[in-house]
Amino acid sequence: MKAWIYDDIEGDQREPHNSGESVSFETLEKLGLLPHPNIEMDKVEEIAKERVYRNRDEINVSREGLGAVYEQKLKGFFTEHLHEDEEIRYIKDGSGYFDVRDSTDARWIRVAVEPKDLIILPPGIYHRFTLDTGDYVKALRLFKDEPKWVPHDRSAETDKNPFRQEYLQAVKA
Ligand code: KMT
Ligand code: NI
Repeated sequence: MKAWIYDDIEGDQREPHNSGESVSFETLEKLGLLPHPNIEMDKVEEIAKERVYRNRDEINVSREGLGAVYEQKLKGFFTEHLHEDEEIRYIKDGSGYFDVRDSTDARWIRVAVEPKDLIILPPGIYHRFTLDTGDYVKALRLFKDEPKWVPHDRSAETDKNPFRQEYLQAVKA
């Protein structure tokens, strides 16, 4: 797992878009992310138990894995959104990028994930996901309750969402 400021230059979203400015884990933690780079499955189970993640499934994000909904899904993943639950992903194979808004809301932080990385995004954080040029990731998705986790695409409405408001309060503190 590595993170950097996204360069915001037009072009293929799957390219690294690395501005050259790296971002520390400490900064990620201040944004409410719980990055767990390079951990084994037994540690994932420990965290799942501690944090009471009751449900899980596996997603294969690739042309083969998603079939007819591939284009549509990838477009959805890369549309800036938030959730009212945590987004928890343990990378089993392949790689990709989670982009999260920095504290100024002006820039994207790109978090590169690879096998054995666990990433937990807090409710209310604006984010998006893209495959990298490898075009493949297999991830374990963990859920607190039902896998009902809905993306709310960013709008004036989501800016007022209580989970968004709560998130902003928490990171300010
Ligand atoms: C999501 O919600 O953005 C995803 O599940 C993307 C693939 S998991 C690395
Ligand atoms: Ni999401």
